[in-house]
Amino acid sequence: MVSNWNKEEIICAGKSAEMRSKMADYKKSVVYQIYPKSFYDSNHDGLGDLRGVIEKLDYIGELGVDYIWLTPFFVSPQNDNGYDVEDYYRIDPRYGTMDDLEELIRGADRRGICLMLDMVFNHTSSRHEWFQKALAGDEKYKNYYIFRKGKGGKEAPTNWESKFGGSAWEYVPEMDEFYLHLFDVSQPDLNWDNEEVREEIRKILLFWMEKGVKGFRFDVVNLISKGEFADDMDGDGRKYYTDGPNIHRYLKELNELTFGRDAEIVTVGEMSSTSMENCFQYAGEDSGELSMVFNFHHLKVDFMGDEKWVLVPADFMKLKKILFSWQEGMEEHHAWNAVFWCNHDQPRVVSRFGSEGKYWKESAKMLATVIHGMRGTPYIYQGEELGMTNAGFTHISQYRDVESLNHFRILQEKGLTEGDAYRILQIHSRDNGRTPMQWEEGANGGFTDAVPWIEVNGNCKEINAAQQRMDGDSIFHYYRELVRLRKKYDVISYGSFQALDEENPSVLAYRRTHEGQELVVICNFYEKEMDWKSPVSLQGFQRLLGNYEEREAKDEMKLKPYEAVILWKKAE
Ligand code: TEU
Repeated sequence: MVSNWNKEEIICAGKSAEMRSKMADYKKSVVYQIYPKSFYDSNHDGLGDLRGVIEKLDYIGELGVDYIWLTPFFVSPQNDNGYDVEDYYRIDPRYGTMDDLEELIRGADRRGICLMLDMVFNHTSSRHEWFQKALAGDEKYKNYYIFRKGKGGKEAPTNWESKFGGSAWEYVPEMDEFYLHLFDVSQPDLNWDNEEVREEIRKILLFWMEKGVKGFRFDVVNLISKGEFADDMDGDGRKYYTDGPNIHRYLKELNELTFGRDAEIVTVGEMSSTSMENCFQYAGEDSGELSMVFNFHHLKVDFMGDEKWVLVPADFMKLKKILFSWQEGMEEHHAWNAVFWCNHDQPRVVSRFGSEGKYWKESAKMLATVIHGMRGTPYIYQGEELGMTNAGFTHISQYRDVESLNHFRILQEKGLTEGDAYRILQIHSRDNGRTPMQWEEGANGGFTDAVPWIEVNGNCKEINAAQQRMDGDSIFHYYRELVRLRKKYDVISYGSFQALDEENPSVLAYRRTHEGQELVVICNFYEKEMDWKSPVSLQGFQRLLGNYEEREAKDEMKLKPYEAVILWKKAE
């Protein structure tokens, strides 16, 4: 499609044709996610900021990534760390200014990196002007949100639960009505069935596109189209609003009227509790919706069904099955995955599926290998490339996340002891992934010289960027190598996926093939050594990368603790 504005004015237009086509090719790209609040504090107030990101651009450039996904920095009361947006057009002064953002776009561009913004359009903050007008009785704006009469008066319209605990409905006495909030009470859901709302959203996207932004991540975007408002007899209500009735129509419309007009723009939708069938469309090559999708099914293998606030050991066979089925299913339907372990909502993967102990480094590298060898666009979440671990908080005063604070209370109301509630938080809290980036071994890990908004992990002495940049065998350098390989070998970026040895209870292995090239990835998920017999011949393969020095490609191998190896064979 032809763009409707002058491309010369877009900052990315300064790139060479070669660089530009590289940028548009998200199948060869890697995205680095930054949670600015915890990345680097440049102005000594204990909060990370945009200038902090600018100062660290060389570090990000060194990793070789193509996009920076920045989580929301818009004006916000920060009840949900910026996922509660008060003004979509302005930058929260705590994060910086529009000049800072423009400088960041230019600085990233000089390093061949584009910016991906995080757009939260399922809900706004209750402090947003639209919601304030709605509360003041303005009918136009009331229809921007979802207000309903209660059942027989003061009982919520449906029994749906908020993702952060409690009812998804809030009563407004002055109106004698309830409004829907699938997340915090301060995050009212927008009414996408109202054409005026969709128009406002398009205006916001066009505004940021004009700034030279080349990517968008859409927050919980598969929840925007609500279906029937009915009680859910066997769940929390999600079946009524997940992948809802008009979702594909709304995404197609958004694509057509905004980002679809610029072929260089990459989009990713965060899909909550989605189905693969819907993702075939969301991220289908010819669907005209999004470039790719995040799904979270593989990150629920330590849940009980959909219930996160429990302690359940991770189920490796289930993990494998889910990862493989999404790899195969999406490929079969010409659709594209975002592949990832970590983000700002997830615990640290090395603590979760690897080891914090003796094999910390090996297991972090092994987990990286699993993701970066797959078909899809890999996402690296800040600190993952250093093998950062869970927070290790022991007191509720250390936690900041609204979801954790709510559930700490709810778990005890349900009868759990305080000790058990702590044990669950230590495993599942989103704050595990939000402790500040560990830059160096000094005070506060070099993140700030003020009091950080959330405590820095005490292990910054051992785990930090300064040390790992100097050490060629570090996790950091391993990630660099993975990123480099994706660009160099088409079989990694474009290859077809085939699961290997699916029933093996300890090893995750797969094969990729592309125009005569073959790649085999073998990963031992356990500390125990494993005898592994390859179901395909490995004759003629050579080792591209692995987390142990020595490894010859043989059909039968004794895999070392948490061993990972990528083998490759040239076209005949
Ligand atoms: O998250 C959506 C979401 O549902 C989760 O991943 C959520 O953190 C999880 O269900 C909690 O158990 C997105 C954002 O990534 C998250 O940070 C926001 O809090 C949420 O949307 C609301 O905007």
